[in-house]
Amino acid sequence: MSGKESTMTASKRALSAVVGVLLMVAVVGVVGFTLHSASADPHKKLYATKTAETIVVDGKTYPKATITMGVYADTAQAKEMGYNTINKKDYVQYGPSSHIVLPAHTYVTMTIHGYDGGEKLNAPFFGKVVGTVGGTMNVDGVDVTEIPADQVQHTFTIHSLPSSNRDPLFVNIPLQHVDEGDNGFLPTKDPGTNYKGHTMTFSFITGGAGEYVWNCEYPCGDGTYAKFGAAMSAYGYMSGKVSVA
Ligand SMILES: [Cu+2]
Repeated sequence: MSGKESTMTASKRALSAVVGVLLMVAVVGVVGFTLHSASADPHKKLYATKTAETIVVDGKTYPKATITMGVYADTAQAKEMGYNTINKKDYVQYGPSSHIVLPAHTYVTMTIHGYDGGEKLNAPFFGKVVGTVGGTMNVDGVDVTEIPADQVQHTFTIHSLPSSNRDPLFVNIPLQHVDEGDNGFLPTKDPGTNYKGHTMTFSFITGGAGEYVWNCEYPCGDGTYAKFGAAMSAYGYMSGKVSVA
């Protein structure tokens, strides 16, 4: 081996080591980016609107805030109701965001316009209204404490993640389904949805700041995993985040 050849070999070795390190950096970067994208919010956050009013509940005064969401049978129905979803799959879905942000220590009044039909809850517990002020919700102008298990379209259920340093927050809202005839959904009596759905309104009080989640407890996915597939196991359709800030 001549002196010149061994120098070339050494520089080649150095080059391949550099290329190897760069490749590893690239692989780590791609993996990191993939994991980050997988857990990233699919939608822009939806912030509750604080109002100038206050309300007294059990002797304590709370500021008030409101937030409105909709739940749709599919992409076409969402569009018809004025919500252009960015979700790629044509599943049942909540909108306009799967990540809601609520102010802390506030009386939050939430309105959900529900446009979907339904079958039957497999857990009757989720037909009950839980965690609201007064234990009720309002459906098209009428206060109720539950929805029969065979009249639910979806549920909006806020719950906590395992943690010891977060105020408890659990809210369960069953949504009244839209009746179906031979040619699809039948008109309702609710002007709030242009007679295409039902309007559910309810209020609850947030605690301190913390991260929570919400999901639908009605198994509205496809046949995989006993209707817990598809929309139920894809992030951003029937599940999302609740930030109390
Ligand atoms: Cu659902």
